[in-house]
Amino acid sequence: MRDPRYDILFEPMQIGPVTAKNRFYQVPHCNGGGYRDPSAAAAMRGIKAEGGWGVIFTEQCEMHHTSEITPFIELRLWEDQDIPALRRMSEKMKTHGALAGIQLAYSGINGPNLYTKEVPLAPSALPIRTFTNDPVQARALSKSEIRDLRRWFVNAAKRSKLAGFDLICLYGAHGFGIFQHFLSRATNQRTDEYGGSLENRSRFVNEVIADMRDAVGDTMGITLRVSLDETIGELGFSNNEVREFIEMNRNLPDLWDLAQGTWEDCSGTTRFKEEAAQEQLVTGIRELSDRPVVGVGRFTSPDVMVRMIKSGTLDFIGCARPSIADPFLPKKVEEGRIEDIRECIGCNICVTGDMTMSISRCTQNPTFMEEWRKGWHPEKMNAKGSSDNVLIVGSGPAGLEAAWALSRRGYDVALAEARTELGGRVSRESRLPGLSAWGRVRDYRTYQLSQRSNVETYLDSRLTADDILEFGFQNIAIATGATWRRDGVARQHVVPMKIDAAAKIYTPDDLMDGNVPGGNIVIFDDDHYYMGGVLAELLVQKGAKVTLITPSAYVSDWTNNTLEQATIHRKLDALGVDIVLNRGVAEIAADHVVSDCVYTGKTQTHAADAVVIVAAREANDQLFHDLLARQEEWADAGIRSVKVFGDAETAGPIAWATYAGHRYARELDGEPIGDALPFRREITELAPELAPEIAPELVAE
Ligand code: FMN
Repeated sequence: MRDPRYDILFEPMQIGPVTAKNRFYQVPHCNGGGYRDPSAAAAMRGIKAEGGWGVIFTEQCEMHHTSEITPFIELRLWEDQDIPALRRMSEKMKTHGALAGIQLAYSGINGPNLYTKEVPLAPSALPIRTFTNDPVQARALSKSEIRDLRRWFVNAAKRSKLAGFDLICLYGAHGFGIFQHFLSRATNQRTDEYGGSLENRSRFVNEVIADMRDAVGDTMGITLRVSLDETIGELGFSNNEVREFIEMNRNLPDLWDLAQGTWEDCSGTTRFKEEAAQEQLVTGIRELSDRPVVGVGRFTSPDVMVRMIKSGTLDFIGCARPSIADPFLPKKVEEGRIEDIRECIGCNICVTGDMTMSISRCTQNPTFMEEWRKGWHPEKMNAKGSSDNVLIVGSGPAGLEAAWALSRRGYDVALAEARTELGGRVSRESRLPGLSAWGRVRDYRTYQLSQRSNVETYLDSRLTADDILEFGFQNIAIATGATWRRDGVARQHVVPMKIDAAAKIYTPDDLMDGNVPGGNIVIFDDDHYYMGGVLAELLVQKGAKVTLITPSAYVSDWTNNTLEQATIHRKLDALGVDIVLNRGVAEIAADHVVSDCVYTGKTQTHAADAVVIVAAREANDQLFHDLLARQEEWADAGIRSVKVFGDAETAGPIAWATYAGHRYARELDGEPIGDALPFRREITELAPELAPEIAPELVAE
């Protein structure tokens, strides 16, 4: 039963000519699949519909071929032929009464047009701004081209309608969409009636919305997504100017969609941003307009959501990441199952799918983007197979996820943990600076396990192969994690590096165990994700003087993909960490390290009382191998399967571990698939009947 406190979240709300069934608004978010994986993307949105969202948007959709953001994979609406794939998505969105929204993007100075080879067009001639600094410039739109662009928006709006959408969001936020480029004095340096005063800079968006209203406004709601603050100082579209703009254009869109400045700011991670972090920027804007307002802020708590509505700050609760971590968030609030909400941990692994043009993942929700590819549902497991029980060794993210998923399938599960707390690496890492939200991976699952009668948990239980062969479990799941290497083996050194026996060497595990060195500390980061930077923070907190040496051109390089890299650099710099880039560590002596330039090999000496090596991790797979060595005893012991997964198979980010645990649980007792692919692809979906003709000998095999 729904708690009446949350009733307000379920009030129907008008957006122009259409009505949302509640205030849960899934703002646009990409997924790494886009136009390449339309079935996967459509099924993912369909799951959100089932989960109770009142409004569901696509990711940004390139609305004309003269502005596209290759290599990033979003949606495309370049011609009528794009309509069927998009219609499939809108149909899925609408299955449970949600409004289906499409975000139209014309990327201006963010579209390098690497695929179409068209000349990029923008309000003013400026170099294209992309993550990769493509050596391409945009040309200023002529007035007749502005008229063309208005017509292209109308065409896109008509196609959106044909594709079945109820809402159109015009993208002018995050520095990305052309509307922002017109609104900001930094990117609009025109001297005609489209540049100069705020009124002039607002002209283009006014014209486009008027045109679109004429074309589709009787049946479709038109929303405008603008940045709350461009955060580039005086010249930018500041929070004050945004307010002025909204007041001046009170009733311009049917809804104001407000999102903070850059994408990095807007999708800030828990390491740097709290829930509702944009509240101050958005407060008071609602009073400047008669139209409803949606805002974002990694909202996972229904109490915070209610506060945002009751305080008159927002009309709709916008969610991207929380809707990925738990597509059933609204439904769980509605059913009074607050404690079942799988909270986003704010790690931005979802963003990395987009940034690496792969397919997105979610640490908390391993079924994300596997709804169609693998038929995985976030709330439903497949039926139990022929065996009955599983012993899981290791309660890190892989083991916990496997335990929860297996128990839902109906297996009896025993979960053995060598340490005195559950959670493995997520528990240990959650005590490091900025990473407390990692604990949600454990907390969600341990709570769920505590509600089930078919799971037994054993702490302080370090098992041997002898123990396991005695116990009589049918399936043995080894999820014993990994250990940070002490010998420097990673990318620069593929064999153990030169380390003086008198040198004091620490690994991330040592620091997580509370052995934190003081004095002059060198961190050698050849891991390149968050750990090196986080340990630098920890060491500074404990009073050490830190030099961080990394062979990469960026500190914590891979966090470029989680949008955190610049913030990490700023933070470490502010803490006084000496950041040494493009250098490896050739040798570690008793009181110094010798670094070497990755380009020239030139060496340099750095004083060091101790060195923290953040290198590769080694799988803790001894138990697995001990069991494998005694395979002939399995049958007598009643063992049907022994499997290793997660970091114990090979180390990766936490999301890889929850995925591996989930996959193990889904596949237990499944039919072997031989050489077949373990997931569906668009191409195989399109051409199954052609396979025998193409490669008869392979099919016959
Ligand atoms: N915002 C857009 O306007 N268009 C996009 O295509 C888009 N893609 C995103 C992809 C991912 C994976 C994420 C996490 C965010 C994206 N955003 C995009 C920003 C979100 O809409 C949202 O403003 C931001 O993530 C803050 O909301 P949240 O805290 O609920 O995640």
